[in-house]
Amino acid sequence: MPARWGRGLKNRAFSLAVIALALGGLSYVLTTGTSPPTAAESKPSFPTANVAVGSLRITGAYIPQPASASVAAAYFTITNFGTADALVSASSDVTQEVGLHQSVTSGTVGTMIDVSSLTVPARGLVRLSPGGSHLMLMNPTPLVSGGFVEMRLTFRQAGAVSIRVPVVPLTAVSGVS
Ligand SMILES: [Cu+2]
Repeated sequence: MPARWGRGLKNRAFSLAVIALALGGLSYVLTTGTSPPTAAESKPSFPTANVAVGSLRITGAYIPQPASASVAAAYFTITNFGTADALVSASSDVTQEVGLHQSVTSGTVGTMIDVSSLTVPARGLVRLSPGGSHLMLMNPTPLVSGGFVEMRLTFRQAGAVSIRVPVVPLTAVSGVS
């Protein structure tokens, strides 16, 4: 029946897109998890924020689909082509509260602390990544891979900028968390 056949094709195309996104996210993390910045980082396989504000450029943003409904973490890289700056706050429509967090390890116990700002050195870069600095979205509305979260970042010098952050499958980052 033509109608059913058409629907089947559409579902199959959707499934392939999801698989492609998962594979793209995985290769992105594997290539950039612990290595220094490379050309590959500026061309991730999944759609991502790439915005500029003042002397800053924000790239490679992603949010792993949360395993728990109560928190989600956002990661990205800030490259600074000018003088020193700092990320001082962040917000999003999907949550009432976005924290600036730093993961720390004391002995064998990992925990997170709130920080008032994240310094972006002059002509340097800061990479928010699993196990390091991140933005923590507290009690967000449900986040599903394939979707996007609009976030607003405020820098001390450069001012505010909005970024569109893709939610990626949790499996894409499990190897480095
Ligand atoms: Cu945190």
